[in-house]
Amino acid sequence: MAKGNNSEYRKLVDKQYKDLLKHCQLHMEKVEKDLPEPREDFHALLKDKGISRRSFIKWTSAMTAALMLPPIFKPMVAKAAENFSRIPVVWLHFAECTGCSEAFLRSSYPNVDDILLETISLEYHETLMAASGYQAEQNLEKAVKDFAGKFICVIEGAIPLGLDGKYMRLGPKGKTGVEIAEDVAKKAAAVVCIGSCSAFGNIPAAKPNPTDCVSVKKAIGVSTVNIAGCPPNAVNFTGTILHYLMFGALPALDNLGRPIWAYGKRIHDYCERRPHYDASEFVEEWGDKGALKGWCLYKMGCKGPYTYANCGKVRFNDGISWPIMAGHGCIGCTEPDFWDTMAPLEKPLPDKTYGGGEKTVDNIGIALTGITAAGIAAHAVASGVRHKGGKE
Ligand code: FSX
Ligand code: SF4
Ligand code: F3S
Repeated sequence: MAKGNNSEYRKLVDKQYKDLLKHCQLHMEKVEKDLPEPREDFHALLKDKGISRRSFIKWTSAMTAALMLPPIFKPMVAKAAENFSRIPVVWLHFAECTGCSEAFLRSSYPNVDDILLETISLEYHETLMAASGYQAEQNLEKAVKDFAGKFICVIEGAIPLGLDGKYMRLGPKGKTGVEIAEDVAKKAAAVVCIGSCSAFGNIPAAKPNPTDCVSVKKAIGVSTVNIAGCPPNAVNFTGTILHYLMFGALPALDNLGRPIWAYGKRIHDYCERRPHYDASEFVEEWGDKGALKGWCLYKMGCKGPYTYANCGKVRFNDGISWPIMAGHGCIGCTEPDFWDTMAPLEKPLPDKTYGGGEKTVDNIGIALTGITAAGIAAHAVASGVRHKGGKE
């Protein structure tokens, strides 16, 4: 590109980001006026947990970059973190292992994301709340009524449709999972699916799927934000909620409902073993010379070339490690039906599955999704959340 054109383009992008910042500032003012007071003093909590101001600022920079925003947004990310506990959340569980909640809650060394999750204003969460039976059901009804159109409905687990949904009955009135999802999710401002079970059906829907489990979207016909993974990374959830708080809209999604900022690239693109893949240095057997040297796990069944997620970038457990760093290939847990389509998990996929093989592996991921947007396009700010793709 000619130099002149380049600077024109830079100016245009800067202007777009400045407009976006203005939108964000105005929206944050509205949030502070309209939503309930913060439930927690976030900075006091950080201090209490031994997280220094410096660590918080470092986290703010990392989160801003992860959300594909330029540094001018750092103060807004910090403000959104302070306001995190203003958003009412109703958290439902259907057919799943609760691994997603567990993954979010079990942290020996809490970081800022863990503390954000601790402050979240949970009006209802079956695993965590003390109430049970009628009292629990009343809590749910009250939260849905008090915060109608304002709360975020987070859903863990697939929904069984077999026998008219009767494979899953919950609560004192024995409502089916699909009835509860209908009642609650349709009154929410947005529906966020945590984990691949609610997002895509996943393990409960694996063949032969005797209970006819399906994703939330398929069960009740609402659009969902899919924080895919089995379990997903807490950062991808907190980042999505922070985006919602900052812009009043959900981030741009790919064709599978996953936020592009978190699921826009393949595991293969972020992988530290990639130079070994490019040099054709593969682990051939567990414990061989290549395994000791950290070579590529493709021949041991790594599905990183077919899988979209940022695991290698944000890692797990306060950034300590992630599956490939720990020595096992990616099993493709952020992709629909991975349990069926990515199996066997420790063998490369037969060529016929994706028409590929090693030589064409770089083209496979591109063929699997319809990702087109990046940068400023990752921030959907024009429309209200409930109307954005959601069925009214
Ligand atoms: Fe599924 Fe989550 Fe895997 Fe488990 O709730 S995504 S089986 S980690 O628990 O739903
Ligand atoms: Fe990394 Fe797997 Fe790709 Fe090898 S195939 S570079 S281990 S993602
Ligand atoms: Fe899942 Fe692969 Fe990440 S298995 S956790 S998407 S490395």
